[in-house]
Amino acid sequence: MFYSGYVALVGKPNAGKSSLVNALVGEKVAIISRKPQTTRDNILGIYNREDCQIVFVDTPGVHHSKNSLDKSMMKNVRSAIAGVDLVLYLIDGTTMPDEEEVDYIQHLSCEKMIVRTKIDLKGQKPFESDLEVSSKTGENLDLIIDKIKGYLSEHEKPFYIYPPDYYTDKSVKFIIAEEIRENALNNLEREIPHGVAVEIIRFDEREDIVYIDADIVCEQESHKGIIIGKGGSLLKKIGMNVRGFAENLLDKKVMLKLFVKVEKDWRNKPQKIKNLGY
Ligand SMILES: Nc1nc2c(ncn2[C@@H]2O[C@H](COP(=O)(O)OP(=O)(O)OP(=O)(O)O)[C@@H](O)[C@H]2O)c(=O)[nH]1
Ligand SMILES: [Mg+2]
Repeated sequence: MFYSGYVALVGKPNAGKSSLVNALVGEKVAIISRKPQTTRDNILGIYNREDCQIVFVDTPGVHHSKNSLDKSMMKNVRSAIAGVDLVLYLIDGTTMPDEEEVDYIQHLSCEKMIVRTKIDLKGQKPFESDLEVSSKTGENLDLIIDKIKGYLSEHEKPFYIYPPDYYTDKSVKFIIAEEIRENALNNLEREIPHGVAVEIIRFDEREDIVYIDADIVCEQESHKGIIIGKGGSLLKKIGMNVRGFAENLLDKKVMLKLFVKVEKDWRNKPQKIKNLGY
């Protein structure tokens, strides 16, 4: 028997959704950071095996909407939930779900499982779950796949939704833009990370080299200097990390140029940013 279908990962910011998708798929499809609200788009991570294809939908963390970017993120979550066979609702095992969250889960009118995440960490809190996992140690990842299969459609013959060599729906350009954003997030503090977006302004793939130019967009002139760093140090660091990542991904030499651009209040006009997946 062959099993296939869609499974959305939903939960508060920082619950560990993107980490779990990457761990299950075995590839880095989504960026991860300690800061809440890292993921902004629905990103597919496709798990392929001889007997199943599971399309995981990573979603932005559920939180209160303030600006247009937040609202479009929450729309992404709703649309993800609407079209799937199962929702995995993730809760960080070291936190307790609050009333609002319990209410949200109860009102999800779809097949769902509550997943306790980060079980490798000390200080686990006493709430009930259907499954417990650690993306860090890989504990129970096989068990999750087995449990999920019970919710998918069964086919006599292999039935692939995506070609079996695909592991995401996102383009290389998107993945590299996100990698730049992840490196920026992990090196910035306070409000700045939430106001960062990345635009790829040139992606020129030649036979043995790829030229990539990208803008790191921020909201204020004062943030620009911080992102560039003393003598360009932070921009250089981000550039080096991302170049290594991109060369690995593309299996070619990469020439990467990064610029920093100010776009005031872009979170209220996200359509101003190129290449964002919404
Ligand atoms: N120790 C440990 N840390 C984890 C685990 N899973 C995730 N983390 C950490 O938790 C933080 C948040 O992880 P993400 O995967 O980005 O969380 P998310 O739910 O996708 O967050 P948003 O995209 O902001 O909604 C990161 O610092 C991860 O390294 C785990 O199994 N064990
Ligand atoms: Mg995420």
